[in-house]
Amino acid sequence: MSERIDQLRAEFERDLAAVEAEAGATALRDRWVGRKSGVLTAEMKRLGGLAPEERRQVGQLLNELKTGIEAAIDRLSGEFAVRREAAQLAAERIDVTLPGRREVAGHLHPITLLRQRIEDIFVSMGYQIEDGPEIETEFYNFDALNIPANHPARSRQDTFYLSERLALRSQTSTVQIHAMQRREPPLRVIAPGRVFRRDTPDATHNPMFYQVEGLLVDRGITLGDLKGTIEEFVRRMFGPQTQIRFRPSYFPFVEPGAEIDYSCFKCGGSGCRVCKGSGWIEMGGSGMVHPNVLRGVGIDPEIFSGFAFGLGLDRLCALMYGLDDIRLLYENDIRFLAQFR
Ligand code: FA5
Repeated sequence: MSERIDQLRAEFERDLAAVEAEAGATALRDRWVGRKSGVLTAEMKRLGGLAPEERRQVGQLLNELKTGIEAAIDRLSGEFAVRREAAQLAAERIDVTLPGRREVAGHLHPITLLRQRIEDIFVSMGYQIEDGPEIETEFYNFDALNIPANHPARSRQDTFYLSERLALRSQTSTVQIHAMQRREPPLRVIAPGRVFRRDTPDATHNPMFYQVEGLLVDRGITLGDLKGTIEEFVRRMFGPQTQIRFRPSYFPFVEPGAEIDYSCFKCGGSGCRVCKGSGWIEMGGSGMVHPNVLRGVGIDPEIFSGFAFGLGLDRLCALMYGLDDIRLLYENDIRFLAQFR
């Protein structure tokens, strides 16, 4: 019987030596010690037919062989597992010393950067940011702003009408009305936003451009408050030496009205290419809120007064970044835009 055991051992050794992959080790285990059809399992079953003494001896030998086989298969499986892990580690190897891949992040449009700078200055002066619709009724576009029925701004040549009554707003001054309807005085708001005019595009005109409106209403507000506020703004924006000047002008929703100029941030007022030699740059319109406008929104002009101003962002942006044509801002040329990180 021990010959049979030796023969089985030799057969197993041959099988063992032939295993080349991890799956082969599993198959080897099934073939030799598998519960259902393992070679040794079958041998064990045959023990029942032997005489008791022989059964004991053969049983012992078979058990020893089985233990040896199981240990050999365990060892082999262990070696395969180590090799598999090593191969996986090699495949997933990361060189932590390699430089990282730079993420391509988006960046803000130059108009947005400028708008945020202006917002920061006014917010730090106690102003709240107000928003209003880009499509307005004639009431908000014109009537509430004291713009008379025959005013040229109301014409279809100047304003984009969407219907008989609706038009794209042509100035952020419309938000003054919304702000005064929404809030009680005292109020300080700025309203940045897009406006639309039927202007022929050229280096300083676009049919769509950005404005920032400012409005302050309280008791006892005077032109001196407007001047002080604008002075503070331009000094924080362009430097402490910046000067301003008012030129009388007409806007139906203010009285008196004025255009504001500030001394050129490039040359300081001596005259250069940016200010076209004049030493001054136009900033926008301003004035004291017209009593009719206050009355229209239910604010008593005998008790309250206020000032308003409106700046164009596109021309300012062009001057600050040295662009000679504001149309560049809306061409969406990524090579141009990528410069303003
Ligand atoms: C106004 O729009 C008034 N709402 C300003 C105002 C507000 C006055 C509050 C009084 C009280 P004006 O039409 O001048 O004003 O335009 C203001 C600024 O918008 C101009 O200084 C200019 O910078 C800019 N602007 C006007 N038209 C264009 C255009 N087609 N393209 C680019 N910028 C423009």
